[in-house]
Amino acid sequence: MRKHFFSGIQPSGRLHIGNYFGAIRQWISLQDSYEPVFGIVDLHGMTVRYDPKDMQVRVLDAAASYLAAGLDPEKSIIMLQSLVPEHVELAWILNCITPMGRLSRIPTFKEKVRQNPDNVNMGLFGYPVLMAADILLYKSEIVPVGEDQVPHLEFTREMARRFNSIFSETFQEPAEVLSNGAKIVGTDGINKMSKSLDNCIYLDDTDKEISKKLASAMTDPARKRRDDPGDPDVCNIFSYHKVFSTPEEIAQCAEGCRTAGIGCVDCKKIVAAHIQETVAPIRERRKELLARPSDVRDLLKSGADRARPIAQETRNEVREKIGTKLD
Ligand code: AQP
Repeated sequence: MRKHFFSGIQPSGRLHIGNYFGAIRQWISLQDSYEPVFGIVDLHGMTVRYDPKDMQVRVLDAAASYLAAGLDPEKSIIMLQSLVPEHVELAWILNCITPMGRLSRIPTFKEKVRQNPDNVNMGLFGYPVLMAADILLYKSEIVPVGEDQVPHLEFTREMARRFNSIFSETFQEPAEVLSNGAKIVGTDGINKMSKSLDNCIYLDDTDKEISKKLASAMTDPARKRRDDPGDPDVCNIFSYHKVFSTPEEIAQCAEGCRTAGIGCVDCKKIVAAHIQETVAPIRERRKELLARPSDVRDLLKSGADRARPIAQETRNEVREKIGTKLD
């Protein structure tokens, strides 16, 4: 029997190439050796203000993007997190053994407080606890994620150890699996590409939109004119080359940048063509899937039906360990 692991993306906006290269691409490659559970983690998506009408649209959008990118519902369980309430129960149990001081030191919390100063809520504070519950509920031994999630995985391992030491051996400590695109910087050249910052190349962007976004994206700020040599190591576009281009192109662009042999415009065109090649088939499949929204909804419901018994088995074991199971 294939083992399970859990990973997910919050429906906080349209999915982007950071989500694809940081998470989804690895998910696809793990579908044969595991029976993974891929959640659209709407409970996490509630930690910032949102319009309920948008939530419906984003959930469908994320599910269509998962499928269009290559996740196979025969091999993987694709589900909506809130349809499996065991996530919330385990999160509450973990809340009760989580030191508040430890949570307040998690860097992503500080970042979210900076972004949402008017809505610093309990859900945002407890976001890593819910994420730990998602992962531990399926007894995940690995979790493929982008680099930004590493502190959450470290916290999850701590929670597994803490639970085991208080209530006896129950959970193993999951390891993060990072990809070559583990941190894609946004088109602003400063921040991580993030749905909420709108610095993204989205999985449904047209070729024209991709070219336009790259044309105005930051490069080496010290390279003011075409004839100035540049430093690829401080150039955001070069960081895209490292993920999208061939080894020969990467070497040529690095050399060309340092010697002013290639201008930023041409360098951007090379990377734009690669991103367009990746995004175009996903965009087209997404469109076809979104034309059949009830099929996509049904798939999420049946995914939740498959996930629930797995989650319930762990939940029953946990209830027994913590003394709430009635005989
Ligand atoms: N820029 C990125 N580079 C590499 N990986 C990334 N991931 C997200 N952005 C990048 C990975 O995608 C998975 C799902 O992330 P998420 O949407 O649940 O949460 P997030 O990391 O907070 O993503 P965003 O886009 O930044 O969302 P908002 O703006 O709503 O907070 C994770 O594995 C993540 O590492």
